[in-house]
Amino acid sequence: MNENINKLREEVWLELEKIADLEALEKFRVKYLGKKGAITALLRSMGSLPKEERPLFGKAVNELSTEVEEKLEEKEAQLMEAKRARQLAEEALDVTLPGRAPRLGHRHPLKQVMEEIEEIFLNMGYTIADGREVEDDFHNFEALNIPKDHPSRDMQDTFWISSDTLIRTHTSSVQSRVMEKQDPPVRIIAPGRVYRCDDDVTHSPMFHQVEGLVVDKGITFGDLKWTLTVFIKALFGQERQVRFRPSYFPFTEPSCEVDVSCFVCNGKGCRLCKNTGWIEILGAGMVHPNVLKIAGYDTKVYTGFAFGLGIERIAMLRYGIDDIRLFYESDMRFLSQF
Ligand code: FA5
Repeated sequence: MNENINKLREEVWLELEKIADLEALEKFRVKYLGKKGAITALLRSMGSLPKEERPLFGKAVNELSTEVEEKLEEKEAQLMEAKRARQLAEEALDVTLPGRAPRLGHRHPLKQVMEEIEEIFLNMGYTIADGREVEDDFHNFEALNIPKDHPSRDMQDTFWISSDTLIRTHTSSVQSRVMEKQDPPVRIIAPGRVYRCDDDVTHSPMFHQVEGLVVDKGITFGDLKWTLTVFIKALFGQERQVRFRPSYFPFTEPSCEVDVSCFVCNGKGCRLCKNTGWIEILGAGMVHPNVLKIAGYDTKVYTGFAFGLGIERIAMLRYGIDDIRLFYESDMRFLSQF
């Protein structure tokens, strides 16, 4: 019997020597020490021995079992260490290499300009109003003193959805929605998307405007001039000059267009300002009494001013962009410059 034990011992050591990975080691453990393993089988066979031989035999098998367990642990530690060393070598990291900067996203240039404009008016105590992009004839036109068949409807080429529904041609439609819901005083700006059947390098079928509306007791053209001068200087620089020219909008009377002195040539005349020294920035005027009346405001008590500007136009001037379509093409080479 001892011969069997010694044979097994030799076999075990030879096999253990050859083991090169943890998986093989586990198989080895099962093969010798598992429930059906060779060493366990030896212990089980003890019953068939004469009684007097059993204690010695049992002791010898137990010794072998303990030896194997110890060697197994040793081998396991060696293999784990080798595995860790291999992993460290494979995943070697040169901590002296410069890091790769993550690509940070940023806001679209139109959004940046829009937020800058919002910030200026929020600081002046305005709130932001929201309207609808799908609008009805009444709020886009009639409530703004543009009755059906009025020639001024031709000023804006409209995308009609049905005979009464359209996608708004200007953010002025928010004026009618706000005045319908709210009694004066009103002091809002309304940024948003608008649509016109228009398409060339400076005009897009979808573009962005910001509307402004103030209605209160005693609002004068002087308030309009002061507000828009403060706004334009905050946006384009304190050194800029501002000019008001008479104009026409059906919903304001008197109406004006507002120019800023050219920020490229400083008023001397260049390509950007078409040698005039001035760049047109926005349309504005005193809210037409008819508009106030339609909203149910008492025109003997309340007056107001309104203005509207195109965001793309401001962004194109500011960044020297000569094709409006660049804003909508999602070309990272263009967008990452801002
Ligand atoms: C209006 O839309 C008036 N609602 C503005 C207004 C509001 C006047 C309140 C008075 C009181 P206008 O049609 O001029 O006005 O458009 C305003 C600006 O929108 C223009 O100066 C221009 O910068 C921009 N714009 C007009 N059409 C386009 C277009 N197709 N693509 C890009 N920008 C445009």
